[in-house]
Order: sequence, then structure tokens, then C-alpha cells
Amino acid sequence: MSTVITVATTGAEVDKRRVPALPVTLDELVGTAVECERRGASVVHVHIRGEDAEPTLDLGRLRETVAALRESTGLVVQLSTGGAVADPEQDRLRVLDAEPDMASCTMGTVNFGDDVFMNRPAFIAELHERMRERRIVPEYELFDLGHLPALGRLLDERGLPFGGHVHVDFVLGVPGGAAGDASTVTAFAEAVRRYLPEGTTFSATGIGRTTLPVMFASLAHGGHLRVGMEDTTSFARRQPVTGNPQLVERAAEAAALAQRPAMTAAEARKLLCVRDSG
Ligand code: KMH
Ligand code: ZN
Repeated sequence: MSTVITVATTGAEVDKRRVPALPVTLDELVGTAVECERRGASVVHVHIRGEDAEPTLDLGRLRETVAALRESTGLVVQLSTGGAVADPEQDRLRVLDAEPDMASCTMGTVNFGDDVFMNRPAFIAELHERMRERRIVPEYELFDLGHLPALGRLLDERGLPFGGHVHVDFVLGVPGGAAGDASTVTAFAEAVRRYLPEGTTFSATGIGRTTLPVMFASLAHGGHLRVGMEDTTSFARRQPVTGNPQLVERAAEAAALAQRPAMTAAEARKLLCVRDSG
């Protein structure tokens, strides 16, 4: 099977003043998305920023962003419902009103550096149900091993997501979450087989310097890839990332080497059972 490459362009944590190449305006975001699609990305994971370059969940801006990405790219548009650690639940739920193709759904609470990324069970269930009502495909974000049986339970109790296909993303190397190394990817891949429905697909991303071991291990296990400046701002030792396209290009090269070339956005849409956005 070929490889879905998701690009997480911006995130909520990286400071534009420290990392000037971070795309924060709508023009910067669309520009980087176009380039990333050209280099092999098929999904874009989106956090937006306000005029002050700080994270925001403003609904008007989110709608404008979804429309602009659809206008200029064929990418599957995945909005983050994770937001920033302090974002209230109501604001995170309202993200779905922007009607993206996909949205993230984090499967449990996790320490997040010095903060706590809070995801109560009832809130997770609400996200899962609302996404199905709105025909939005979830990407379940797994920061720790316990998030896998938690997702298995959610699906048993509440049913499959819209489209009937389950896709998860391992987010590894967050200080407070599971480690970003090859044996952790193996443990997560085994837990996918143990706890989740047959046919579940997974991608993996490693934060900071864990990006490469996680990428290679995911490919080795038949998984897909997520890369981007949300997760990594240095390309190599003492070499800052020049932009998201550089990270996508490297991921596409690794996927091609593994004989699993990058999938087109149209192919990813089919695999992930995303509805037609037209
Ligand atoms: N910014 C993190 C607190 C997601 O996008 O769903 C949460 C996050 C996960 O990035
Ligand atoms: Zn995110």
C-alpha cells in the first residue's frame, strides 16, 4: 500500500517570533499547503492563528481557512479539535461547525510538558458523536498506550465513525506521553491489532528529535506518516527547518525507499472514507 503523508503545518505551541518560517497567516498556510501537496502530502492537519500569531479557534477564521484550502489544494482538510492546552471544551466542539473533511479527536488526558492536555471521556464521546452526525471523519490521536483500549471501548459502546473506517495517529515523544522510539511504535502497532477493528489504519509522528525513528518504524510496520512544523522545527542537528515542504519531501523520499510511495489526496480520501467536499 502507498503512504498517506499528513502535514501538520503550524500547531498551537510553536512561537512565530522564535521560528519565523512557521506559517501563521492564511496566505502562508495556503502557500505551504500547495507546496506540500506537490511534494507528496495528502492530508493537512490545521491549527490556525490570529492577527497576533497566537492560536485561535475563531469559527469565522476556521471557515475561511477550510474554504481557502479547498480552493487551492485537493488536500483532505483536517481541523484540530485539540487546539491549545487551555482551550475550553465548547470552543473545541465548535470547530466542527467549520465542516472540515476530518477532525482530530484525542483519546485521553495526557501531561503535556508542564501542562495538562485535558480530554474527559464524556467530551471525547461528544466529539465522536458530533463528527458522525456531521459526516466528518475523525483521526483519533493517541498519545499513550492506554488510549488504544480506550478507543476500542468507545467504538464498542458508540459505534464506528462516519464512513465506517477507523484511522488513528500515534503522537509520540510528547514530554508526559509515550516515548518516540521504534519499540514504542511496535507496541502501538500491536495494540492496534489487539484493540481496534480489522482494517484500522495508523499514522505516526515523533515530536522533536524523535521524528526520524518514529517515521522509519511506522513505515516498517505498514503505517502512514505525519510530519510538519507542529511537531518538529529542526531538520537535523543545528539545522532549523526551512518550511513544511522540506519535511514532506523527506517523508516522501523515505516512503518511496520503503517501496510505499506517497499517496495522492484523491487516494487518501478514498482510503479514509472522507466524503466528497464538492
Ligand atoms: N496542541 C495540543 C494541545 C490535536 O491537534 O488534536 C493538542 C494537539 C492535538 O495538537
Ligand atoms: Zn494538532
